[in-house]
Amino acid sequence: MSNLFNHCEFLVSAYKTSQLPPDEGMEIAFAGRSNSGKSTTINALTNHKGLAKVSKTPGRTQLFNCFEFKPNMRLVDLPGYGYAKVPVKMKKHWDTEIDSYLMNRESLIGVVIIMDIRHPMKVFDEQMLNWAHQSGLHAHVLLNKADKLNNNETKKTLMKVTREIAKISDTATCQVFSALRKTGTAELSAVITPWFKQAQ
Ligand SMILES: Nc1nc2c(ncn2[C@@H]2O[C@H](COP(=O)(O)OP(=O)(O)O)[C@@H](O)[C@H]2O)c(=O)[nH]1
Ligand SMILES: [Mg+2]
Repeated sequence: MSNLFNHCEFLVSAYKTSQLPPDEGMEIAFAGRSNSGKSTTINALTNHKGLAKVSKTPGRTQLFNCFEFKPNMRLVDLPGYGYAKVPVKMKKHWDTEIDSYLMNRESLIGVVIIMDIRHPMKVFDEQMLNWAHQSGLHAHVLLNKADKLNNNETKKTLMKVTREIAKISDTATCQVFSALRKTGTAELSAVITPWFKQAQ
């Protein structure tokens, strides 16, 4: 299946926001807890296995990874939040850098928030939704790893999370996803493609 994101290339990995590409054009960020499947999702969306590194050891690949699919249009794989086993000092560094990115990045137009469908709407996920709403940014939630639940459980979770999201934002959207099986990539692409078109 072809979409806007099919010709995506790796741009840069940044340890600090100052190492990010120039703050021009448009970008969307993929946010979520460590191990929720951010990198696998970028690979599924771009149909490019191995583009974003999928971590075997959760919490290790803590960088802003930037990919470009059109001149000055980017996908940004954010460092994962909430991984308990990283040292406090490293956590502080990332809290500061992610905050600074979210607060200051002019080219950021929206966030895709990736949750493990078995553990949705953790504190930081809610904070991210609240923040996106207050900042007037697009937000779309992926309930990832849906291959781990049966249809009934999946539907129930989708309904529950959709209700919870509606309490926070009247524009944020939510869908079921499996980055592993690539189910839901067409829907994801259909939601985020207009974000880039509207912002132009
Ligand atoms: N079963 C299942 N596993 C997944 C899915 N998406 C990602 N994973 C696995 O979850 C782990 C973390 O994925 P990764 O993309 O590195 O997560 P990140 O830390 O959020 O970037 C890897 O072992 C992936 O293979 C999915 O849809 N289903
Ligand atoms: Mg990752």
